[in-house]
Amino acid sequence: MPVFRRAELIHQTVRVPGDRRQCDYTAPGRDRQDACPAFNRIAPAWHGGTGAEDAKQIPFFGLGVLGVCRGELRTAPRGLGSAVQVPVVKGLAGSERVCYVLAAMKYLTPQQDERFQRDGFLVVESFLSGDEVRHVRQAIERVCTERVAMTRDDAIFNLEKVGDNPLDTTAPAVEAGRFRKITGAAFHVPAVRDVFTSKKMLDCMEDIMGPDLHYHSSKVMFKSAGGGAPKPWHQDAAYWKQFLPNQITVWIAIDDATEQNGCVWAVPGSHKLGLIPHVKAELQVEESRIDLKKAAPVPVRAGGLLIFHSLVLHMSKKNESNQPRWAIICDYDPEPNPAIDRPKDGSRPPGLREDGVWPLRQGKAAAAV
Ligand SMILES: O=C(O)CCC(=O)C(=O)O
Repeated sequence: MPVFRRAELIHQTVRVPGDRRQCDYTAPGRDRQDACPAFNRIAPAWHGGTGAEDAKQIPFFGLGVLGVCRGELRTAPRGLGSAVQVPVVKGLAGSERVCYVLAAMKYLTPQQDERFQRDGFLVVESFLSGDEVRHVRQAIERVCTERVAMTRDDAIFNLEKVGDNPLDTTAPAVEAGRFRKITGAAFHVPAVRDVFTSKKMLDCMEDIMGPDLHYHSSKVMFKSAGGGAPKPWHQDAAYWKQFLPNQITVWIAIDDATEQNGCVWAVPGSHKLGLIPHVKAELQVEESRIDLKKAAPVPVRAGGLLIFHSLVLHMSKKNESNQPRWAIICDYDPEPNPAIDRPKDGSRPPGLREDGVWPLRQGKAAAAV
């Protein structure tokens, strides 16, 4: 039996021919398909609520269920196991119904989803195999080797600077070709793009964000051995032009990230604090505003993911070890939002639209057709 995450509302109302008041958990009939065209694609079961009850247990068949109840959505329903509680809300006339679609968890477990909702971040170990990590590392090495003589930043490649202030464009580079960041990595390193647009990755993100996924930005972050500028406390949302409630970042360790080599630190639950004022050019939150007692290092082994909400307070320290710490990062949007780091030369990977929006998965839109 598949495990389902919370229900997605896909149609506010649907007109049902006739007044079906009986629950019918059998295969779809002709009139149900007419009532909701999405039904055929996703929903192997149908529920016609009577409106007299507060909530309905809807059993599942196959990969999903289309629940139809009266009224408006009162709470976000969650469904685990073989049935889901869908709120029945009142106030709709006659034949109007509300539709839900429930998708099976595709990569994460419900426990992982719960942890993410509670803490605002989640580590998923062994997401990439050793071979996959090697492939990505070699691809990054190739683009860096082509620029090994670089001593000044350009729009894409940002060097490690003397003085640890990566934004100080007047500071000399620590060393030619010793990079701190590749902006828009998905556009410049195809192997990075492949990881972040892979089915496995999108399945994982769908479990957290729902079925509509769009690219927002990506990068490679390097912390060289015995170097690597610290990144002060911040929330990613403070950096973005358009703040959406459910923007999520995936951070993938290319090297084992440890406390010694500058793993990310995070404050559990801080995604519930809203957007905190950020100061200075390298946007950061003053430590006096942070409950530092709660802050914890988040080590991740190579190939593992750290998934975090765009409001989670996080930072990383300098690399005090003799081991490099590389990570690749991608931010996803739940709705269309132009990618913020697309190439200035107008080049576009397949799927990136002219308006800058890069839809990666459009489950809800497809379901609602
Ligand atoms: O990789 C790091 O050290 C920190 C990255 C980070 O904080 C970010 O990308 O928002």
